[in-house]
Amino acid sequence: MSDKLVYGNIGSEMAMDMESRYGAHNYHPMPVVIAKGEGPFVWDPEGKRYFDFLSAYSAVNQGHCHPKIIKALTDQAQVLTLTSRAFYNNKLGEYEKFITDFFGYDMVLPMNTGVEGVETALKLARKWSYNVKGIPENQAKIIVCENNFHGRTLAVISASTDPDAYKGYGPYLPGFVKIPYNDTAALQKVLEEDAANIAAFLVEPIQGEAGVFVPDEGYLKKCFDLCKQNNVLFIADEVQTGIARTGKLLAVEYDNVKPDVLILGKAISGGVLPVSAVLANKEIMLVIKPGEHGSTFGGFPLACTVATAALKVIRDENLIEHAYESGKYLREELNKINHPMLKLVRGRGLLDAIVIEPKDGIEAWDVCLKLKEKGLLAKPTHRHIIRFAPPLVITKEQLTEAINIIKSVFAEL
Ligand code: IF1
Repeated sequence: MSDKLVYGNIGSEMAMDMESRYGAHNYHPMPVVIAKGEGPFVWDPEGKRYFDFLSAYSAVNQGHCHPKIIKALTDQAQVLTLTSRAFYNNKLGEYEKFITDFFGYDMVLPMNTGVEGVETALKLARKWSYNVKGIPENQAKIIVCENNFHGRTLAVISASTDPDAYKGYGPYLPGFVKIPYNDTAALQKVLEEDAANIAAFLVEPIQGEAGVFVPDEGYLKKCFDLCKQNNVLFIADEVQTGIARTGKLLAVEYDNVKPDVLILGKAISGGVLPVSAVLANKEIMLVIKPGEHGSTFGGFPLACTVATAALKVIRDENLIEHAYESGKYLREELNKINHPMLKLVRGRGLLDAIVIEPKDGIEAWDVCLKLKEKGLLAKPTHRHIIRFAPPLVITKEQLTEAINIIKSVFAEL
């Protein structure tokens, strides 16, 4: 007997059955159906409220359906949505000025998904290395880190060391050199051996999917310096760590690093539309000439309007500082939980995670099911790690309520 419907006209059971029957099985979702989102909360069709502690993988930093972002969306949608770049439009230039000022770069190349941003950065780095650095055509290499996650296109999975991401999709794109994360000696070694053929070093300031691995203090700065000494571009993938998530506008700020190429996605739009962006200064960005890269929706007027509103929310609601303080509080409280299954707490700002030590057959997945029963949604990554990443708009009172849910689950385990 399914409960009464509160939101929408499809119940949870029906929704899950239809996804299973008609949708590709490329995910294994938690058994919960979301019908409504507002701020840090989501509701299922039957009206049960949950804290969203995943934030759509850090895309809804500004909270679900932020009124100012939705207003920007609905106002612009009545006037003009898409022109293609075959013509100019009255929104793109204004947005490009806004976002380049916001992040401190000369130029931006607007794309849609995060992985398109990564692909754009890879193409930019290769073309720069041939036209500016002088690497012989088709010889450019790009250094990436083991356990990276940069998206799921064929080029990007060619850089992956996770069999789930690349197995069965070969042949792979050549030109990637894989080194351990958080290991400057490994980067130094590759550069000593082959700097002349290295175009760039692509790195996540914190490895999100790998399980919120925070590198040592100074790691990013040392890597940046090594890149500069060897005329190698330092590319930061801030698709997940950017836009205030880690308690800084960009996670690279913890090491005072300014990347040569910056990749943004997810929360640029507050989770309203797929919007990504690659930022760089002129001498890099202008190696791509007219007709050499682009996409139908890249930088479309609707996205420009939504992204401008979403970035203004980050600024106007002081979400950087709030994420920093909230994260400190969350980790302090999680560290008070004294339970044999809770091995480790780590993170920065509101990109946090706990490592679960399985016990009596109970694993992270079971902990997440119990959290769900008590009204908090989180999902394990790499089996034993539970990421805690609520929308940055969560208040201290709401965070305390959520922390108490987490504590009560461990008290019952
Ligand atoms: C999935 C997690 C995975 C990213 C970084 C680029 C992209 C992502 C640092 C690509 C995307 C998403 C993809 C989604 C689950 C989620 C994710 F890390 F956030 F948890 F997979 F690793 N760079 N991350 O995190 O951006 O093309 O997806 O817009 O694919 O399952 P996208």
